Amino acid sequence: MGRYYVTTPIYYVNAEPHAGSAYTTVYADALARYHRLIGDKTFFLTGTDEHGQNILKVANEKGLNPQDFVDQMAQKFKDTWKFMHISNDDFIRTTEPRHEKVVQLTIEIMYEKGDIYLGTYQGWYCSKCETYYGENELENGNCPIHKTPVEFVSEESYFFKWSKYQNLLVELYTNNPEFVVPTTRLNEIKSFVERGLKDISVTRTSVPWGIPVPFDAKHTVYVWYDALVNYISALGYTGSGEKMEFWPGVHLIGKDILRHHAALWPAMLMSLELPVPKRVVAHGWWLVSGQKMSKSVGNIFSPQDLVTHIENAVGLTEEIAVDALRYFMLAAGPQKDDADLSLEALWTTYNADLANDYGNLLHRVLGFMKKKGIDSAPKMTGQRYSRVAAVVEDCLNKYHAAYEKEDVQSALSSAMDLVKFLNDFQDKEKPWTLSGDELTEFLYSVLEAYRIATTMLSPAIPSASQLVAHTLRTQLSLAFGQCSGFNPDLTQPPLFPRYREDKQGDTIRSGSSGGEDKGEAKEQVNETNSGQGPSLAEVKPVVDYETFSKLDLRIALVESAERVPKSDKLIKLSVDLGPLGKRTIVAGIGLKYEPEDLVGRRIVVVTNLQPRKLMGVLSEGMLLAATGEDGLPNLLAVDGEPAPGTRIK
Ligand code: ME8
Repeated sequence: MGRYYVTTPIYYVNAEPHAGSAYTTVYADALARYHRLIGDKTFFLTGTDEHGQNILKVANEKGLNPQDFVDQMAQKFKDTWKFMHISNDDFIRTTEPRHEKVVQLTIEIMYEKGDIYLGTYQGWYCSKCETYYGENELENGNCPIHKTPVEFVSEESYFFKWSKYQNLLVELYTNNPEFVVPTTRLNEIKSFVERGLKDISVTRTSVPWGIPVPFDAKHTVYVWYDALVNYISALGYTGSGEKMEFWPGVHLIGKDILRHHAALWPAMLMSLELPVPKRVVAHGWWLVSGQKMSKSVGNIFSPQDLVTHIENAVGLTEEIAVDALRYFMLAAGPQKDDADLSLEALWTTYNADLANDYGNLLHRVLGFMKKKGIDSAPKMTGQRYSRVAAVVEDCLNKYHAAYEKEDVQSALSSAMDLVKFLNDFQDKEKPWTLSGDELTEFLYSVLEAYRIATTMLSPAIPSASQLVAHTLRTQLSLAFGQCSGFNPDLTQPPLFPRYREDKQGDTIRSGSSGGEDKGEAKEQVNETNSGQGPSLAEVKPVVDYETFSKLDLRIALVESAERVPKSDKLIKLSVDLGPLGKRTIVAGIGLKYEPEDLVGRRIVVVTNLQPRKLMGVLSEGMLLAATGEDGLPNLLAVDGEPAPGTRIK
């Protein structure tokens, strides 16, 4: 039995958890669950980063005492991780005494050793990433990550002798080519260190919301120094040379914080004479419409909104919808390269892997048994069993090798390869032509391999895999042939019903057919009536008020209305917009409203959309309406009689 320690970054509490922090956390969770599955003694740590100028600023803006503010926010992270079925063993907060004590201890050890000294800091500082940048690193004078202005800071500060560790770091990267994965990130950090390290300021005199420096009360510890220490403070580091049970660990991070984890933190550990991390795994970013999803851009998806969308769209329970989101994140997320976070991408992966391949396989086998009146499949071995066993072994070897490298995406592919093989196997073996022992052997082999595939997927979809175990009335494990036979529950509905775009959309989105025509298999997929669910457009990223306020929404009074010739749908309205004058608006409301119903009504209009020609008539605004269950528009009603042109906010 091995030991495995995995961490996520500790997240800043100046914004709520979102799909970015959820990605790293779900990724770490899958790694931890895998290691528990294979019997490793596992410790999975996540937490929150609660000090620093930025947090203090947000607390002040909210009129809260910083401790109250961070308490509230830390709870939101805990709640979100619980919601996402995260199995962390500990949750460290940097304002906890157990952490503060270790930060003070480490800085004292390094100071006494001469690795920390007093100097003056002068340089460019981005308060959003709480990081100093050299002049040459700025982009047009802005932070290279946030693209916002940096400030020039000059103050007395203690420095860490980062430069002293430059050669040791280069040696580390050279001798351990997998210290940082993927390799592109290793190369990136190696060349950063080779370009030359400057000693780094690790204390501030201007930030009261921080841990006091034990040997100089004017200073507080720089938030990044403070934060990195969490990885050992949670393990109860004492400084006595006593070994920490789980150290060293694997750090999962986004590529934005590579430098801190792969160059600064190992140097700090070298100074403390502790082993460097086992590995730093740096993933890419979720992009929304081509831009990094981030709180500063304001284009954030929350995991809760995404789960609600999935629940409604395919009628899953919350538990299983969480798994669908987890699977999408892990299989199609930014493990190596940046990835697109969109509902279209989500449903493509969901339909191809979970609905058409994984969910449907079980549905096919159990449906077949039900139809034939077979209720059990005792263990039966033979040539079919051996063929399946060989494929299971091959997929398992690839699966373990992938997890050894923290490559969850490849691990999931090897589980899906097994599922695909079983779907093909069923097509080729034509079970409806088999009988007696041959049929029993077929059913046992497929269900047993399905049990293994489910176990392989269980770190990613823990609730759905338990549901399958329940349906098969079996236990999950990775040992093929261990189950003595199956007596499944044949009444379960399909696990992952297929997503179909809402009825207005008519067609199924690209990729949603899984790209494969499985003939009989396809027939058996239970498609949900997702006409009931929200359309793809319904869950949109959060925007800030500034973005919203770019729309000019106003009250308009309809003065006249007539049908657009040759169109059932279009009505041409002449509206009074008060100070904006009179305008023509063409609206697709003719199936529901008669022109005479509209005259004299107050409606809501977006006045600053690009004018558009509809059936040859220029429309200079758009009225707002909500489509009902019958597919017909319902105009928004206005209470009272606000003057035409009144702004809506
Ligand atoms: O950096 N795509 O905290 P943070 C993928 N407190 N992952 C994303 C993402 C995106 N668009 N946006 C954020 C900090 N992340 C420090 C860490 S650790 C000692 C201190 C994830 O709240 C990703 O893991 O800004 C990234 O590294 C982390 O959130 C940054 O979180």
